Amino acid sequence: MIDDLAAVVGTEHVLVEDDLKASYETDWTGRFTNRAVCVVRPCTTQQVADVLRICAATGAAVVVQGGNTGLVGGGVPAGGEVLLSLTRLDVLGEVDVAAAQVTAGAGVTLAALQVHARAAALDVGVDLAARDSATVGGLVATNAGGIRVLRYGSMRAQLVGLEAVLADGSVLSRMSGLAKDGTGYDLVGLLAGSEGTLAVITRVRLRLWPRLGSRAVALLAMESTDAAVALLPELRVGLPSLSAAELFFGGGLALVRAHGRLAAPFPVEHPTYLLLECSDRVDPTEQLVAAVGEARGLLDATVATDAAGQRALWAYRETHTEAISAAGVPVKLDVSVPISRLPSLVTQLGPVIAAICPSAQLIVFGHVNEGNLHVNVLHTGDLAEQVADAVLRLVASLEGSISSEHGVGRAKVRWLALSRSPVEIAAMQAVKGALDPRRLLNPGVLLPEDAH
Ligand code: 2HG
Ligand code: ZN
Repeated sequence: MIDDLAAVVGTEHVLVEDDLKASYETDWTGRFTNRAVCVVRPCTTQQVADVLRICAATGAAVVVQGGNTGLVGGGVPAGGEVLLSLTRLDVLGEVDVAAAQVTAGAGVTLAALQVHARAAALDVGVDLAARDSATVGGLVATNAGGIRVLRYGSMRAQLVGLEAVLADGSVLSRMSGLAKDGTGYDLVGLLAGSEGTLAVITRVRLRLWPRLGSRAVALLAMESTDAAVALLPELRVGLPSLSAAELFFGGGLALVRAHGRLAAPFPVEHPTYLLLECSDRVDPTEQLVAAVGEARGLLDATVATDAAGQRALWAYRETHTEAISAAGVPVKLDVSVPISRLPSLVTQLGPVIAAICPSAQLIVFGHVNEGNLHVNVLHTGDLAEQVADAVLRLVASLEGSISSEHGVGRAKVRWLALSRSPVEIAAMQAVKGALDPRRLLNPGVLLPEDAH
């Protein structure tokens, strides 16, 4: 099989030696690691199709990887698969200004796509901290969210077309980018969020948005999560330029500041912080200041209008992940609850975790408008599974989702039934069975393998 793969992609793009495979075999957090038979690096859709045909002929399972920034173990091997790395599928099409769309290979990074779109006075609807490494294929496969969902929706909402290779090597292509198309099942939408279990996404066609060059960023110190949540509906109505609303807390800020040696944003510490960003054609600073000035529960605020000041405020929020990883290997959960229940979730998390593991350190932050919290728990030792189980059960009891924007991956398969009914899981298994009957694509990711 190795020889056949090399005949397709070239010997130098089939990695079999341990030191060459190593960086592909472990995820970004260091929590998921296992061996791949080899790493294959195709550079065209045709090569992907040929690789999958060879794997199908030998019955080899395949794990698909983009920028390897995933947080749920969905892009690293469980042991013994062919690892298909798509980073060389990096062709960016010319921006179609008439349609405000662009075609990008699965391996194009989000940062490269943003630069490309902005040069045409347009912008990408999704943005997130891992932009320099995360690839569009992975963003679509996980239906990534990030910091702009409140304005533009998540990755699925950006998709107007897609090309993917099915498990048998056939190519499914729907790339015309029609704004209206009523011809049946939404296969493009189905593959978004399918986490490599139904097909290998090779190219995507994305809608673009007008570039809004003027920004204002404010960091608000709030007395409670309740106050932060209560402010949101007012902002959504009164501040149409709002493009991000991010939540974090005193404990996370302390960790981030120590890690990055960052100055304090305010003279004293506060319990809750809300980072707001507005984007517009004209300077939105005044609108932003007026909208937050009267907020109930506001303890302090600082506004940045220049790029350096804005970067400094964003750093308090965006370096949470890095600061947590530097402190240890966390239990990392990504959950959402109905927004009205967010304060209750925040209040209950601490006691629920402490009851299982009193020495654990809880760091919470997230995207407040979607009720999406990133629950990171450090120093859980061998109680990691119990802690994850208790948090996810708490979330389910609040009618929340066990995976908001990172995907299910391998990390959360055993808890899928907390968020999906038996009927839904059976329907998903039926789709999987139809498109990948031999279960060669990303086995063990998203869907339980035993119960199908
Ligand atoms: C973010 O919002 C990412 O920064 C990462 O989704 C979250 O590290 C995490 O838990
Ligand atoms: Zn996030």
